[in-house]
Amino acid sequence: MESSKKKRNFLDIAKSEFGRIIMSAALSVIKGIDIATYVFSLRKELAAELELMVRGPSSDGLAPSADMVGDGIARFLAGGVDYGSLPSSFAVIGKPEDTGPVPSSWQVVPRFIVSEKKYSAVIKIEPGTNLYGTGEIAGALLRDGKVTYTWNADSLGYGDWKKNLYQSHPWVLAVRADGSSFGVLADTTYRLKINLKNQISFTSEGRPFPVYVVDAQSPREVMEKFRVLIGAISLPPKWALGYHQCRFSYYPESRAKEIADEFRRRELPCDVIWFDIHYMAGNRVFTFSQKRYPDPKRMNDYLHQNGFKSIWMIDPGVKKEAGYWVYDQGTEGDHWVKDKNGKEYNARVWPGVCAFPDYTRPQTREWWAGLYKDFVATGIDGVWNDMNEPTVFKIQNQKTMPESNLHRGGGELPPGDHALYHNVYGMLMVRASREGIMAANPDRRTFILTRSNFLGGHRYAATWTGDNLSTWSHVKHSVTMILNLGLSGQPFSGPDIGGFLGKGTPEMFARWFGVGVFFPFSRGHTSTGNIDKEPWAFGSEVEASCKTALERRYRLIPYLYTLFRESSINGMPVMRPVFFADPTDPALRKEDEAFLLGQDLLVLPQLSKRANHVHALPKGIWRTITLVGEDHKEDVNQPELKIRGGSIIPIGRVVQNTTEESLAPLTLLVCLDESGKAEGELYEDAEDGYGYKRGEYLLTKYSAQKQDGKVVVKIDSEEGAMDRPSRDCVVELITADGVIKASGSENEGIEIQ
Ligand code: NBV
Repeated sequence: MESSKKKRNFLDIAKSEFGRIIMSAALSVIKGIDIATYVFSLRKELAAELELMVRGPSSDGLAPSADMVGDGIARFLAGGVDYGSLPSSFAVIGKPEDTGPVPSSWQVVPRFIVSEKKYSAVIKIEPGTNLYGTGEIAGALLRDGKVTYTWNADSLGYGDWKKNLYQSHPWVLAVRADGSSFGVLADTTYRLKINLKNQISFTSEGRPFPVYVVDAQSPREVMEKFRVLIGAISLPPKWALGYHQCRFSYYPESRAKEIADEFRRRELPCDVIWFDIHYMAGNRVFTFSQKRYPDPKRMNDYLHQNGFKSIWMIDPGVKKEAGYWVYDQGTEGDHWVKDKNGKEYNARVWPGVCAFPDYTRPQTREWWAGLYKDFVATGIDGVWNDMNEPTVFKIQNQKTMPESNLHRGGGELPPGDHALYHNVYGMLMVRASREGIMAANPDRRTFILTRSNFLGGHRYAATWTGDNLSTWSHVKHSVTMILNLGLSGQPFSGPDIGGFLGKGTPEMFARWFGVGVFFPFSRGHTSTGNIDKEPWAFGSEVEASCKTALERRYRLIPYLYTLFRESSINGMPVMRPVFFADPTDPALRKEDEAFLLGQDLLVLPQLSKRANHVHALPKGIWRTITLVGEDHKEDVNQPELKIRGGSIIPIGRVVQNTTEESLAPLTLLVCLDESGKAEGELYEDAEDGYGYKRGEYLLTKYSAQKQDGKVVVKIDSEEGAMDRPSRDCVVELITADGVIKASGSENEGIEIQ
């Protein structure tokens, strides 16, 4: 009895992260074969014991430990595993409270399986169920039958169905045949195999993990409940919804000015110019090249005077160089990730040999955050965190640091090896970056773009889909990747429009641009040494097409901003699959090209060279609209746009950037449903800053109704303390026979005969 108690205590320690580290440290010091053999046999014993503990009563019964932790949200845990000993969650916010037992009617119950070094959770699916989510993979929207992994990896020029890219989203959204839906979150940061062949199965070699199941009437409701678990994005500044122009890299200062000037001269709307790594002095983070950008404040001032914002890159790798202040500070504060022997870990990245901040340490995050103060004081508006998988050069096949590297943790995070923290390295970095930028500019909203992230990291940063290729298949992937990222909790993303690697063709560029302006994050980018890819780079015909595309986006920004505000409250993706319009319609489940913006606007792009894709359309009234007089049949680069019957979409006028007044006049696109009614809303606030949190905003709900042969469009209700402007309003009533226009005062309402 006594000895078995002792053995159990030792097993408990062995199971904990602390225990693992002590053991591996002891092993490396002693290197005694006896100890190694002992630990090996201990692990076998432990595995056998766990096998018994977690198998559960039967595959149909409830798993050993199951609690409701919210309305329609259950948490399951392998039996016998003490949840308290698991590291705190990165995906889930706070500690979800146990709200009672899982009802016996609950359908989705994972079965846990443990064999030596492998921990699995398996969820059965019924015939007719379709699967989505799993984050960032270049392939079809449907994930049925696919195998992917969570393991953040630099993926330069990635191909179709590469099994892991830059980010990890251990989450699957399932839509049953009847349109009801559930989602499953495997809450582990370890490398995870997600196998969607005829079932949902998660397998990790790390340790047992909790499984959260969200069950609801529709995918929309699942996303709302998922938001309760993982939190929502914070409302971005409005300028971040404008068009962004980037390349690797614009330099020197005169070149960046030239780019900005060209946008204004050609009247191509744009809000942001980006600064890639070449602005740094020898790629050293938090420095500026004396030659290329001798006075970054002067650069930023110039952009601001011309209605642009600026975003500058920061990578995690810090050049190992005595005398370089960032390295010196990091060394003095003992901020670096250690190798398995406890020594500073070094590897080559852009600046040469680097050290890497251990963002698991609260002190390190605080130090890193502090570095942004002087940096953003030069007038920088946003930050781009790249290479944060973390990527290192010249490590065989891996391109990242060894899994045996050590992170020291602190606060809510236990010490652990890199296998535990690899997938959240980027997330912890952007968390620290965000804290620093917020502290430096407390009255402004932050915008950070990150390449690597983990589920839940949408709370800190937007993202893009990394180093894609200028190929037609990547044009297609950009839609499905953004859709599945949205279904995986990240609503703010976009691809490199035009392609990072490769030239592409003028036709491809124009087509990509035409759809790219409808992505939540809309940025053109390309690699160093590649051809120019600004909207004018392919000649006047392509430029004219890009101009139409940009003007369409800028007219839609009031609607997009309203959608972002919705997402910041209820977690709904901004860009949604078409099946969201009718989850009961099986024909919509694998529509890969068309998508919805919010619930009222359908975007129907042609993404292949041939341009003859017939989209699966939701039933009901959907009417084609034009925004700037475009004709999608004449210019196939412009996706056809359709408005939903029953909706009112608020739009502005064409502006060159978001600092210009766009709602003069406000335009309401109105499309009545079968019963002659429509409704919609517009969100407005100061467009930056946090006044909206104190009620300084205006949410206007509009209604339209057909009565006695006329249609009356009016304000139905309003919310928020911001003063209502008195402004002109144009109503465009979209009917089967064409568009009927009327105008008047927004406050008085408008009648259409
Ligand atoms: O900083 C340079 C690039 C950047 O342009 C790109 O967007 C990132 O994905 N960065 C990767 C590092 C080098 C890539 C070859």
